[in-house]
Amino acid sequence: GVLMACPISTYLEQGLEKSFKVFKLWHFKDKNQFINSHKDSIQAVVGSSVAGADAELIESLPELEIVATYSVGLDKIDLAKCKERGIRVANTPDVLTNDVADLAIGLILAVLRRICESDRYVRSGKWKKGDYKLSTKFTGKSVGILGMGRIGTAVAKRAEAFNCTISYTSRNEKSTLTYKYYPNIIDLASNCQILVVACSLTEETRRIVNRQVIDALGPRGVLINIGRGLLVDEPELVSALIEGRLGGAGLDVFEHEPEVPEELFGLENVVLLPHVASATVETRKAMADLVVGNLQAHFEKKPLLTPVVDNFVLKNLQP
Ligand code: 8YV
Repeated sequence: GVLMACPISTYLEQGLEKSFKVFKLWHFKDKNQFINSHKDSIQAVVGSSVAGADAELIESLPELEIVATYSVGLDKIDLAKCKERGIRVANTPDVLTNDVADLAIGLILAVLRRICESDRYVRSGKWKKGDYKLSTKFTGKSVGILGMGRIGTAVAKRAEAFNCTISYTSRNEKSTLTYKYYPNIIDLASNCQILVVACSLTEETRRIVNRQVIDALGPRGVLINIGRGLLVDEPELVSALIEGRLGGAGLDVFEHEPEVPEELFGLENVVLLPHVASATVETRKAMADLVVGNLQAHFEKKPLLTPVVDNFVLKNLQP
């Protein structure tokens, strides 16, 4: 059977139910009791950016063979434990890259060109009385990208079309790219006007955007986060925005979703989204199909479509 760690989508549930016995963890009041009584019939866990398979869940499932997450991010999965136990891990890369990069550009435009604020200005009737504040140009700005993976690269490509100067920091300099590489995030933040957070959340990147980085970006700088809330020191971000030490922010992710610091609600230079960068009909369908496809591949003893951890194949799946 397949254990869903959190609600994801009806389409995915239906896709899973066609091939597997599906257990929905949120349906059970006493989760520990449920797991204890079903631990021998759960071979797969399906999670997302909301919940996945932490050490405790993995340890409580002796028959677990695979974790398939409806996300590209792996921060809700204890990868070390999976490797240790020979549990396969699959995610949903590539299918969501364009949507996430599109939304990063959308957030940049929304913050710089005051799109949401202007919409509120029209709806509230202020246009008839008022005095409209000028916005800031995007074309030609310098964009710094934290994390030059699939998503970072797609953001860079789009920003290039806006005649932006692109620079980045990443674990390693990419020899295939001509953008300026800064080994240090402070230098990156000091040398760009818009900083896009597009790296994965790991022990090394937790709160990597700290006060120093925010101050380096400065009162005319804009922070865009389409990665994970925990990549940013959120209380520091909130104070910097309130005190005017940071110019603005476009945020799709937060530390304690769905909680968003309410101090941000009154700020016009901030655009707040409910973690929707991959949330298009087309992409969410492709993500669900990929989760189901990975599980089917696993149970047919085939290579995974999008493997992250796959030592299981070496040990158990010799043809
Ligand atoms: C999803 C995500 O919104 O891919 C990721 O890492 O965070 C998003 O695509 C999410 O997994 C659904 O909760």
